[in-house]
Amino acid sequence: MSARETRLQRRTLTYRQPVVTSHGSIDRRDVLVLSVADAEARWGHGEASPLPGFGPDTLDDAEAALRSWAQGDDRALDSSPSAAAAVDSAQLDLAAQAAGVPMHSHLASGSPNSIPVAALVVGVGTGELGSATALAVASGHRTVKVKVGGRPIADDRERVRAVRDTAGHRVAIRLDANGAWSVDEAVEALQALASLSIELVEEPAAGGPEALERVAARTGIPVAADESTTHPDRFAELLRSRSVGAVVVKPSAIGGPTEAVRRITMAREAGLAVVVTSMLEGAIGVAAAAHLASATAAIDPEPGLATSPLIQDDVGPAHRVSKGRLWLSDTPGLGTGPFLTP
Ligand code: OSB
Ligand code: MG
Repeated sequence: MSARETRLQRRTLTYRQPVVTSHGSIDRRDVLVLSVADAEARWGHGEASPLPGFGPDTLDDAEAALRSWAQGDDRALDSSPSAAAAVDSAQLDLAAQAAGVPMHSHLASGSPNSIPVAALVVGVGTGELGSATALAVASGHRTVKVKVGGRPIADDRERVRAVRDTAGHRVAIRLDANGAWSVDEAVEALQALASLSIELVEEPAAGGPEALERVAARTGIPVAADESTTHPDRFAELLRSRSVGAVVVKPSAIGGPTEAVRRITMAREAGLAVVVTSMLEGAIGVAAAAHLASATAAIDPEPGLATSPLIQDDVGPAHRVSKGRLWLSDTPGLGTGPFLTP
């Protein structure tokens, strides 16, 4: 074991508006920024941003794992996918910088420097949700995502109807229940929402791949597995499912872009569509996910990576989201800028 030259900073993200999921409401959150130097004194960056309900580790777990890793203990990353994601991002950042190309080109030469991204629209009331939708569509998004569940089905129907009325018929609407419903509730809710023309629903029911498969078998709306398949064993179980149509891949939750490439390949071989998304992390984590989405051409369904505009105080300048696309800079590596160099 030999020590590595690293820096670790704890940073606080604050969100412009609380983002409500059935796992709780997020308005601020601490994350870790990892910087790693190579032999040529270049710095690579990664972010560890665990979120309860979406992975097994806490911020303290990630910090402990990263400190042990910095001392030369690679095995420490096994217990913290968020820490592993930070290390993977920093190493890919360094490798791409050494090659003199953006990370997406290093992963797949010829991959595009911009990708279409879905906008997450949030609002406490129906009016607010409608305004958020109007804004998203006016700025060029062709897919919007709405959180559902945890309220009466009639209320969800009214909210999603407001989104459809505002968005018009050419915008795709994606739902995410974050496991709020039982199988029967999900089937009933999706029946009530089906006429609003829904692209897909993430994690409609709690109970893992088996529950999702039962929902999928009883609804016409495509089902995407998300947080119940973060663990590699559950992911493998999902690939055997014949009804679930898609899987959400969050590089920050599963160990980073390298593990994401592996899962995307496996999912596609099993005939599943892949939705790459952020975990509402800061600019570094989102950048790593966006490079990965570009490199793997994971753009249909559109990735859920338009989340940086929801953040008030970020770890640094995020890649620009405009005209419904995320624009990756042509700076070698992650391209989130030298502002973080310790
Ligand atoms: O469930 O997809 C989720 C953000 C943080 C944690 C979980 C989720 C999300 C998102 C990201 O919804 C945004 C998106 O997918 O468009
Ligand atoms: Mg989701």
